[in-house]
Amino acid sequence: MNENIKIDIVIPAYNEEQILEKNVDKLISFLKDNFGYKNYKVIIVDNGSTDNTFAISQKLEKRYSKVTCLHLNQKGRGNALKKVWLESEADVVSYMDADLSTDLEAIPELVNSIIIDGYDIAVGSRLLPTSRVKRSLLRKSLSYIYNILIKNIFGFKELSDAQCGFKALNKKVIKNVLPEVKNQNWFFDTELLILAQKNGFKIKYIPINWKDRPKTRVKIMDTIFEDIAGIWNLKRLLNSQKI
Ligand SMILES: Nc1nc2c(ncn2[C@@H]2O[C@H](COP(=O)(O)OP(=O)(O)O)[C@@H](O)[C@H]2O)c(=O)[nH]1
Ligand SMILES: [Mg+2]
Repeated sequence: MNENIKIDIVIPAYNEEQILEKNVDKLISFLKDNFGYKNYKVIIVDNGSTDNTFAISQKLEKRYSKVTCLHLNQKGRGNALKKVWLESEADVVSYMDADLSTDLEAIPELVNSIIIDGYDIAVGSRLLPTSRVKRSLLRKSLSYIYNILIKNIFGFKELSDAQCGFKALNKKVIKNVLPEVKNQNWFFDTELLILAQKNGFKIKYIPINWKDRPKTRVKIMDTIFEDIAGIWNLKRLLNSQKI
């Protein structure tokens, strides 16, 4: 049965020449030994890198039959995910950050949440009681405050860790929610979850083990402003539609 289920695992990559090869080797070896689904593809999406990320991606594509790669000129994680997911023919699409901050052990549960448990979206969470997280105090605090804000502003009881770079979704969400998501960068994930939840899709949050990469490349102040603008725009849109 598992042979018929197609799964796409997308790795958005922006200037990741330092870690990409090592991490894709590690991911492929993990999947070979620990993943019950054999019809999967790992898709590296280089978005706007100015280093050797794409050349390394091509090398990995040659090395592994399960790996394909693609170059986009535009930056932005949301942009990369939306493009690849909309074109995907898989039953389940997912993504994980190139730094493999999320422990790979969680991949089977992420995918099974959709295929076996029947959820529409599965989300890795660093904020559940059994999550194990190594993060700077600043990032931990910002993430905690951000998720409380989102819950209160949009009236959700259950939202947990909207921004985690580890998610999977089914075809229904791709067809019905993804085209409506406007943000192309970091607010993309939050927007996807809010629109999905407002439209009655079932979301499961699973605890993960997370280790921050030593030096984030996220520009924290820029991201905060982007999130505030994203929240404002989405709230206005939802109010005008009275969803
Ligand atoms: N900084 C940055 N990362 C991007 C972009 N597009 C895709 N990414 C990827 O997004 C993922 C998360 O980035 P990362 O720096 O690990 O974020 P952090 O874990 O929140 O500190 C990585 O796989 C990046 O390669 C982009 O435009 N800027
Ligand atoms: Mg990271």
